[in-house]
Amino acid sequence: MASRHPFLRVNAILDCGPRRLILDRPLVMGIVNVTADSFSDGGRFLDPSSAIAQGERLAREGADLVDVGGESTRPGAVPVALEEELARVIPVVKALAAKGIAVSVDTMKPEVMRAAAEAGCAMLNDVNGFLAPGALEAAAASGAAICAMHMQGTPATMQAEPRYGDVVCEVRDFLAGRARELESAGVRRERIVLDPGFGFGKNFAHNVALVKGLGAIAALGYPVLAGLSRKRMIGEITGRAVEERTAGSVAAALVAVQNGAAIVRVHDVLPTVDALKVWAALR
Ligand code: HH2
Repeated sequence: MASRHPFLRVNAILDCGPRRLILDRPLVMGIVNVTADSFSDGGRFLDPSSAIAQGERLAREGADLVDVGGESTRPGAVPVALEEELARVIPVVKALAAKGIAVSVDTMKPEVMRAAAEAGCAMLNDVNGFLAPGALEAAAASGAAICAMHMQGTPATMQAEPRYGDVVCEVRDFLAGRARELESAGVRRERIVLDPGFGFGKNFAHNVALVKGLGAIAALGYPVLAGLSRKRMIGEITGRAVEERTAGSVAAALVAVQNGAAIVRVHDVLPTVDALKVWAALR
């Protein structure tokens, strides 16, 4: 059955180097934070063997991609040194890729991007939109899929007082510009994914406007990734603590997909996969 997703008119394949992901249904990206301080799973998977086991578990639960990050980007997070980030992330990427799992690497550092590509990652995911010097070149050379996210400010300061005129237009225009820069640097459009960056320099009203406006971003013609899982917005709506936000996060993932997201980035893979199957069958 043909999908009515807006991005499929332009691009039904996500090129991840030697591997291709077919975007004929919403994809699920599972999260493994190899960090001490991530807002929802900080410290749980800091040891490489526990991170690898968690990545395998998420893949068994139906994750199409497993996103491995070695540096928290929660508001106020402390930056991690290059050597430390490499030591956290690369062994996990190698082990998961060797098992045939499509691994995404969540990093802002071009050196980590290059090492991750060498280790066999399928996607580079940069919350900083590949703005660091050398990031565009590392993205182009990797051959992997490239997810460019919008953030206003830096993780240290971004939630202080985010401001926009029209948040959807500004985020859309920024992402269109990053896609142009990536393509000029040699990243073919079949490799590009765009992400509005929920919670990254956005207050509650901005996040709501962006969920409702996902269609305008998807209309750029690139697959859109939405990361709402367990974020503060879900807590603000439900009144739940971080570890009690699964149902709220699943609901948010469904709305994001309904509004045009092609990929959802989630902590709770199994319930999201089941919910998306039901959504696909009943819509
Ligand atoms: N959100 C987080 C981290 N990386 N990448 C993309 N593309 N989109 C997102 O929305 C996104 C992201 C924050 O979530 P998490 O990884 O769970 O927390 P932390 O940054 O504290 O490790």
